[in-house]
Amino acid sequence: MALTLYYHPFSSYSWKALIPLYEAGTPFAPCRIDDPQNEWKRRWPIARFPVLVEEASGLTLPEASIIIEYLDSHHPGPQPMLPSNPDLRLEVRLLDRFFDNYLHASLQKIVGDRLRAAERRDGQGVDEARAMLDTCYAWLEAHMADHEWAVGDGFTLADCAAAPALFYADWVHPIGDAYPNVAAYRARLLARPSVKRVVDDARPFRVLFPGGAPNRD
Ligand SMILES: N[C@@H](CCC(=O)N[C@@H](CS)C(=O)NCC(=O)O)C(=O)O
Repeated sequence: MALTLYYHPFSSYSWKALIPLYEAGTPFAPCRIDDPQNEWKRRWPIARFPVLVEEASGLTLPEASIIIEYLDSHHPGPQPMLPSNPDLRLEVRLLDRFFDNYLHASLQKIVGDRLRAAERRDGQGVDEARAMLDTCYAWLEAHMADHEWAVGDGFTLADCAAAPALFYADWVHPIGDAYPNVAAYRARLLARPSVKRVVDDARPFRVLFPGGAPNRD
C-alpha cells in the first residue's frame, strides 16, 4: 500500500514520524511541505506536519503519534512501537504525552519566540517554558535512572517522541551536567541508526535554526 509522508527534513515532529518508518524499513514517498506541488494543506488545513497519506484509500493521518499508531498496526516492523501488554502500552502513551505536551511544546515556545519581531516577543512565556523544561529534565532524570529506553525494555513510540524533543530542547535550554541520566539517554537516542539518519539528513538546514545552531551533535 503506497504511503506518502508530507514532512520537512529539519522538522522535529517530522523526525518523530520518520524514525518508526526507518525502524521498520517501511517504504514511503517523501514529499516536502515546501514543494509547491504538494497537497499537504488541502489534505490537512490545520497546516501542521507531518501528515501521512495512504494513497489507495486516501486515508489522511496528521499528528505524529497517530501516524505511529497506524504504522504499528498496518505496517509493523520487528520492534512494536506500542507494546501488546496493556500496562506498558499505557505507560508508553503517558511518556509520549510527557515528551510532546511539556518538553516539545516548551522548546517550540522558545524557538517560536525567536521568530517574532522584537516588540512582539513574549518574555514571560519563554521564562515559563524554560522553567517547564527544568521540571521535565528533573522528572526524566529520576525516571531514566533505571531505564535504557523510556518504557520497558524496547524502543517504542515514547522514544520516537523523546528523540526530537530532547535533541532540540538541549539546543535551546542545555541539559548540562545536572541531569546525567537525561544526557545519557539523549546520547543513546542519537546513536540509534534511525535517529542518526534523521539528524544527518537535517544537517544542511542547521543554518536556518532560529538563534543559531550549536556546533555539536
Ligand atoms: N501535534 C502535532 C504537532 C506538529 C507540529 O507542530 N509540527 C510543526 C513542525 S515540527 C509545524 O507544523 N509547524 C508549522 C507551524 O507551526 O506553522 C504532531 O504531533 O504532529
